Amino acid sequence: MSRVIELIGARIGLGGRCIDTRDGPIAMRSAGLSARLAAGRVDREHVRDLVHDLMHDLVRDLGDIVARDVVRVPGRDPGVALFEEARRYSLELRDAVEAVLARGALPCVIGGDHSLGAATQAAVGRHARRAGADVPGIIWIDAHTDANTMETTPSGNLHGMMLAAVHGLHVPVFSDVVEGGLRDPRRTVYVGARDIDDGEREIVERWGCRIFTPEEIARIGPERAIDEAMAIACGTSGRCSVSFDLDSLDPSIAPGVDCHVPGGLDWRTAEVILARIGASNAAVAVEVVEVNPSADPSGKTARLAVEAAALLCGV
Ligand SMILES: [Mn+2]
Repeated sequence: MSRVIELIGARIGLGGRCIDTRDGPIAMRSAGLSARLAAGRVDREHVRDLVHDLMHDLVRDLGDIVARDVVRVPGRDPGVALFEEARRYSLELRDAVEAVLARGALPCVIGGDHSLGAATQAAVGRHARRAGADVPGIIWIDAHTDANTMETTPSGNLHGMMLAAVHGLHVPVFSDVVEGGLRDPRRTVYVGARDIDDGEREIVERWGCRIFTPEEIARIGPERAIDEAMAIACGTSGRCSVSFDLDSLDPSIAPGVDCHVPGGLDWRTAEVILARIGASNAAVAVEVVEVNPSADPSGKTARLAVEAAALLCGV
């Protein structure tokens, strides 16, 4: 791992069901994220004195980008105020991630509800195009496919729509955000998906996305699953971006999320997947999202999120 990791806390909960997801970055930092990224696999007890110095070389914490509080109208249309703030926020985050990429560093965005993915993923697309490079594929590790539009969404929650926008479908709130940053759905691979709405299933099938359900991963093994997923996402350039939603894990081990879906990945499986991605050095950007501390007083979800971020960053 030679690249500098640049951390961005995306303190937004507007796109989900529970606003408390905006505190995910606080929980991850409290659980030792910076030290874990800096110290790698070395026992922190033995390097405590070195961590401070190392952090300046390996990890830069850019701090938080905080969404404003706005009123969400209940139902399938969250209302103008929320739309305006989500749009404004996404543009600010996108530009911040793009600046990290321009510095040649690895953006690690911690959230925060998954609507932040529009910004991260669009930034990757925009940066690659600007550089005249291959636009990387996406590894999407999530219980959901996040492919709804305003027409198909049962909930109106933006965290379930951002990938539709990133793949070029019309989702007005994200139109400006994804401009110049669209990604090719044929190189998007879902890992751990098991809760797909009828409308989005149609969309995802039309796109031709490969989906590795938890059942298939258990059957073929996580090593083979992630190798096949990366072959699709990375294409010939060997580059992908990775989004890790904590709800991909089983709620019994990661209760601190916004949407609990039974039948998720166990930690050993997730660890193999995340470590293999990290070891490949293929990720150009990573995000770890949907940590909802209010749903997990024990803090174990935030600790797993920290470990996931570190593994994805290859440390
Ligand atoms: Mn999800």
